[in-house]
Amino acid sequence: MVFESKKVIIPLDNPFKKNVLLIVHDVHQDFNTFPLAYGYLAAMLQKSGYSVEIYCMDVFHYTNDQLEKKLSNSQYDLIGAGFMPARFEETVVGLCQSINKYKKKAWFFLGGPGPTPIPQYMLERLEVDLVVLGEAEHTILEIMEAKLGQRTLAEIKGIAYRDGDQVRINSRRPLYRDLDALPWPAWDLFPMESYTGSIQMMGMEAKEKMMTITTSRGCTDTCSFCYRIEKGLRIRDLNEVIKEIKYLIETYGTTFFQFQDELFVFPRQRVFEFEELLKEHNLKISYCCNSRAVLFDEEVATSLMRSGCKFVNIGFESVDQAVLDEMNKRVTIEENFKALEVANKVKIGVGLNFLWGFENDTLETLWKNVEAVKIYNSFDQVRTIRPPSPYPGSPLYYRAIQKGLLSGPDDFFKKFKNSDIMTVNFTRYSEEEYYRMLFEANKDLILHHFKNTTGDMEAAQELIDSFRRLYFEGDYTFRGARKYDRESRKKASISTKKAVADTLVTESDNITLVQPAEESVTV
Ligand code: B12
Ligand code: SF4
Repeated sequence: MVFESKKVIIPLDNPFKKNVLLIVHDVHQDFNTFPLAYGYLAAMLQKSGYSVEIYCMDVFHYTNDQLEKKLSNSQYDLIGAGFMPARFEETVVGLCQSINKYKKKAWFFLGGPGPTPIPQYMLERLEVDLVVLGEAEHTILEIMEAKLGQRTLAEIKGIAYRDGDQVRINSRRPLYRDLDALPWPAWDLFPMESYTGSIQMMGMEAKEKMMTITTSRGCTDTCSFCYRIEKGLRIRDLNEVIKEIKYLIETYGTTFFQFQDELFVFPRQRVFEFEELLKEHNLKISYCCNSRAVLFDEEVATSLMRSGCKFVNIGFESVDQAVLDEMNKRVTIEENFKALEVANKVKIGVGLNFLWGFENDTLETLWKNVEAVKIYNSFDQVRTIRPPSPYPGSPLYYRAIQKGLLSGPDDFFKKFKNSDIMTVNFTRYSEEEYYRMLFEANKDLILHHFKNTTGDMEAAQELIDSFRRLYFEGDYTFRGARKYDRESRKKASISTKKAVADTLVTESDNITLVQPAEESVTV
């Protein structure tokens, strides 16, 4: 299904001008996944007859100088960019300066989960013209109409804008419920090969191509560290999802899908329906998705596995009840363990995501988490433990403000270095004590991982060293532990599949407190 334009609006002042430029900023990674938000926004604009261009700074690593050159040779009505809270000072601020300098008569707007919760700050700090609040498919159409003089900004719900030296924040739009009425992402505007062939996901065959897709938006929960851009969960008709999958397979040859839904497995009946529909349409795919531990029972997991699920991300976060309650995780330790056992039993790789650094966390809770990771590790990723980050808009952010640990967005962006570093200290320990403990825990996990996979203790040492530089020497160039694992696997030609098959363990009881092990690798 490809949507036809209803009308074509050719700007009168310059027939070669595109109406809208959407800029996907660089996240400085070698691997990039298709940015769905831009695909949806572009499709909506095109469906209404506007011409859209996408500037993918992510895959091509374009610099701001290159962007400036491009902008100085072009003209647009609107220029949009979105971002998440990371790399704000290093990337987003400079990017906005470049756009502001060369935007000419265009209106420059921001959107996405980074700016939405803190529009006033964004308008003042970045001097952009507008901020779109929340999901933006319908809002950008109205902004375009305002730019063409067909309506005023004051009447557009879901925006904040500068009006002279005032900032105006309009009310939010009502939640958009009918996801099936949205056009499919405008894939044809993107360098698809750069996205489908760039990343090797868990459980993916070497030659497979991968695509991101959503079958729902939203979540049933409100975990304290998680920012929800809209309230409520909305799901798509699975028949429409199947059509989209078919189209992607036929057009781009993608057979691996990364479902970006926060909660792919809800309601559970939908999981079974998905399996049936794939069978009915004779579609063989592989995929990864997200779940909550409470929803991941054996029946659901088996159906997921049968329909091609290779990896499921479950935010276990902790195996201490007081900490889980503090996070508002709405899960028990038993349910976490049960889900871990189920994943191992049905042989679906599982993301062992653990956070340490909440108010109720102690040395004991840290090592309980380490033991849980070690027992259930399927070694398809190197697992380390991270501190929670109080991203703007999340309940944890407001808790940090209430506790006097943060004064607002500016303070957050000054303190946030990356998600392996504490932005603020919620714990009972001094920062030094905290990092000493976390370092020992992560060192233990890293050694355990490499001993059980490639045996490449040089790679282990390198990773441990990079954690040491990060925690104790303020070297924030660290870009995540998984890079070291990937490189080591490449060297040793060990497939993730083999690692999973070799190491499944299914006992969960009697998690006891274990102190850091003495290891032969020196750090
Ligand atoms: C995919 C993803 C990523 C990918 C993004 C790559 C890509 N090309 O898509 C990667 C792996 C890089 C990533 C990284 C991170 N992520 Co992330 N990620 C997601 C995830 C799972 C899906 C995003 C998505 O595609 N959604 C589907 C689309 C349709 O929805 P959407 O993105 O919300 O888009 C709508 C609106 O937000 C808005 N919008 C979005 N962009 C734009 C741009 C413009 C110009 C406009 C006008 C509007 C607009 O309109 C869209 C359509 O309605 C979300 C969770 C989720 N399910 O949304 C988290 C999420 C966005 N990530 C989050 C976080 C915290 C991070 C990291 C900081 C994590 C980390 N530990 O480092 C990093 C930051 C990276 C960076 N350098 O900035 C948080 C953001 C929280 C916050 N307060 O901003 C989220 C919401 C998860 C969560 N619930 O906590 N992430
Ligand atoms: S962490 Fe997961 S379960 Fe919790 S609110 Fe966020 S998306 Fe939902």
